[in-house]
Amino acid sequence: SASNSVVTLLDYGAGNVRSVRNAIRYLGFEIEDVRTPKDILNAERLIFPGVGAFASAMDVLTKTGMAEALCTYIKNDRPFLGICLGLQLLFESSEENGPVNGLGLIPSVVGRFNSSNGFRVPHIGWNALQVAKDSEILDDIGDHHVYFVHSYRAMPSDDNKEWVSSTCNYGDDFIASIRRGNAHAVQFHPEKSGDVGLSVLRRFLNPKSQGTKKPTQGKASKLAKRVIACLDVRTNDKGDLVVTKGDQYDVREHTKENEVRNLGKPVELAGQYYKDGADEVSFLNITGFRDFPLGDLPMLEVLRHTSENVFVPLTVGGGIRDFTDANGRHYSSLEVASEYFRSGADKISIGSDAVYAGEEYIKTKVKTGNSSLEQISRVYGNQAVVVSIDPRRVYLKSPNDVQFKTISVTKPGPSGEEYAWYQCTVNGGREGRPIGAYELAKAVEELGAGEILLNCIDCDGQGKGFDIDLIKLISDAVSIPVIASSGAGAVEHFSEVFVKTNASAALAAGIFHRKEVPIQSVKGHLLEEGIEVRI
Ligand code: 1PR
Repeated sequence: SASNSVVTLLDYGAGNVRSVRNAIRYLGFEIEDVRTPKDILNAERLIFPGVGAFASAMDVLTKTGMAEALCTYIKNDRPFLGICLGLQLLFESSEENGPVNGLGLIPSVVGRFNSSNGFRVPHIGWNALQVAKDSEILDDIGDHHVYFVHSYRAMPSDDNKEWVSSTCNYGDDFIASIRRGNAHAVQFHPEKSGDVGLSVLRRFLNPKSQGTKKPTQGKASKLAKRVIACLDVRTNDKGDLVVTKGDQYDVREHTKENEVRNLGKPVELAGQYYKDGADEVSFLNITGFRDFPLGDLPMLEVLRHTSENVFVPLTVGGGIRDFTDANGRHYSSLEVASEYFRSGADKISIGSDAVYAGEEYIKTKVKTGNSSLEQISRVYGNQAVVVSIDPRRVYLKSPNDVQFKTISVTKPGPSGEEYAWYQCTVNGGREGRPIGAYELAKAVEELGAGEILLNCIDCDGQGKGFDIDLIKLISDAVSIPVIASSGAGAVEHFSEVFVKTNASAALAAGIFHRKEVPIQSVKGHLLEEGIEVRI
């Protein structure tokens, strides 16, 4: 019957649930949105992808009467699947800007991860699970990794053990999923966990047709190192949006025509990298600094189409800043970011505008709350905001030649210089600024960045390996995850960066676009070297 293919979705409008919608549709189900508490009580099956902050979510649920309806629905043992905050809200309370009371169905308090013991917060990335009891929806998971992104977690205890169906370890053992009767909830994101994540949703949506397996016990898991495929996107001279790739940020062919290098179509390539096992896909709109991205509708289309078929996290960057168009209409950076999120991005990445914000913050020591970085992370959470740093290496004779953090370099410079600093740039590397990568990284961490994408202009497109000195400097300086970028040319470069630095992820572009090294080979090599990755 028709109702067999309908899912009721509780989206209280706090953020982007497009990925969940896309995954449900991909699995052949139709979505009905909850408008009133009655819609919850009448649902055949209900999915609740919690987004945003705990307190504001509870506020909306309570005011609209949905909190009560949810409790009744779950107590009546109706099919329910909570995701991420949709798991946390079932607990008694949360420490997130609180204590704040939750729905109170499960004993225990949701608390923040402790970053002091060397675990970076937010917890972003892929982990395997310890399955505690038969959960049905996790039957296909086994040793596979699933994708988490959160700073708060609930812990297993004697009081809640009837609920806990799996745990995960990230410094602490925390609750990865709960199950009681027909009520399920997962802390990870099945809609962003590739095929294995889709199988979790499929088992929830279609329990009878899936058959049961004996749950397999996952292996002990550390946070897997991520391998990210990056697509630099821009419009070429003919007006087509293409994936391009530069050498040290120069994307034009050195021919008479001087055309923009064209390495393929963004949606196709992203789909290919997803199939090949990329843990994440990033799009950088590299001319965003001069072309306003909301005028650049093709980029939004690229995101919409990609997110329909790619079920790992998508990041988009380029042009996130305040803007006034030719008609005098003002757009805030938050509006630009919101449009990216609505079109299917899970994270946005800020380049130039974060440099200005960092400079200002260091000068005034005041957090105004007005920078794009602060505004977007306040509304969408730190985990949704990446800062992309584009530094250039500047060699020095003496470490005291500049007021910025210097390092002694592994390989001396062209005139035998033994020191260097890393100067930040804006506008696609075109303009150097009076701030170092080290100073910027620390400043943006304080301003609310959830992750740093660390490029290096000198290494970009050279295929000679990552800038280990730089990546070590920055990944030791901050406690948010750092993505190493620029220079990958062989599988050994990936193991080198993970062995020698504290990078959480490594990103590459050229070697994947030119099909020199497939993503699977990178992962196979990392596994051989004893580095945990998602397979
Ligand atoms: O300043 O907020 O509009 O953001 C602009 C964004 O576009 C920034 O993230 C900036 O890094 C990026 N960008 C601007 N110009 C270029 C360019 O190449 N001309 N691309 C550019 C940056 C660097 C990496 C690249 C890695 C790996 N590309 O993303 O993919 O270096 O490459 P490789 O593996 O081939 O070495 P804003």
